[in-house]
Amino acid sequence: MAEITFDSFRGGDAGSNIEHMAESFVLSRIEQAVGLVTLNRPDVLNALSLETMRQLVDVLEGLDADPYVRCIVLSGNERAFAAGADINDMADASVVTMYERNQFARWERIKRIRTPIVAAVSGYCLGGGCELAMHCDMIIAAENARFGQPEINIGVIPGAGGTQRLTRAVGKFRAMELILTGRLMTAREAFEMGLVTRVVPNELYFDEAVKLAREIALKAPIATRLAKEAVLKSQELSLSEGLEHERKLFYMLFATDDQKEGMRAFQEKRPAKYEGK
Ligand code: CO8
Repeated sequence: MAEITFDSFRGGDAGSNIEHMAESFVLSRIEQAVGLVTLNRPDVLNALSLETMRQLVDVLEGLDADPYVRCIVLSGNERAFAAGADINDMADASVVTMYERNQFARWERIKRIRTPIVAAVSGYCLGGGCELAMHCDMIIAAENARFGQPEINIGVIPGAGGTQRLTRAVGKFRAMELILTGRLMTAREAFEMGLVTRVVPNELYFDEAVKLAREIALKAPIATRLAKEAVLKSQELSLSEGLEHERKLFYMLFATDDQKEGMRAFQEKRPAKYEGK
């Protein structure tokens, strides 16, 4: 079978790396239909300041709006994916400041990103960092990754969805222990609990995440986005509502050229070439 390449996606320039944006706290570029987004505050273990989150959400929305981008990889560095919200932003805040800041509106926007996102996690993935990883759709973790919701140790609780998403990922009794003690778990433990997609050797975490993203980028892009939507709905709807929603999305795909191409390619025993139409 002939190999499918990314060249067909955008007039032949697919091999070139496009520098998208180089603002200081979040870096991004596009390589072969995958948006590569890197948190870039290494001195503070990628603590998620308000400005970092502003930049991150803008970058993610930009990539989501680019029809050439079919999957996104979000990473930090070897030492930390992110060690949480920036405690310095909050230490002296009043309830009114926190309320008026309305920072979680930004997190809600991450929830609305339709392009699948793979988190590539090495080192600390704590508090808001763990919550950010849980906003992603798959998590590839290095052996050295450490996950946790340690907010209880600084007198608060998770605020960006940790009590809800961790509980859905690992179950009530394990989430309760993790959130009430703030203890960290290893990548292996997180995998066994169902929080992590795959654990890989330290030196491979980024490459493996990109490999997964490229595999997804080769599929029909409307189908991958709708598949993401359907899986996420399963976290919020009853089974019968979820099934009904899935069925509508399934029917909807029969309006796409990619469905015709995918099934025809199967019948003709050749690789499908998806246009995202
Ligand atoms: N905020 C601000 N600075 C941080 C953070 C953070 N979350 N984490 C680490 N840093 C800074 C340290 O202050 C230190 O800076 P400096 O060199 O200037 O002293 C630098 O990063 C390196 O950290 P350490 O020296 O502490 O490194 P260690 O290897 O000794 O320890 C730890 C690493 C264990 C990760 C430790 O840094 C730590 O415990 N960090 C805090 C973890 C934490 O409590 N996270 C939860 C924060 S609260 C939260 O996330 C709420 C989320 C809900 C809202 C989301 C909105 C964005």
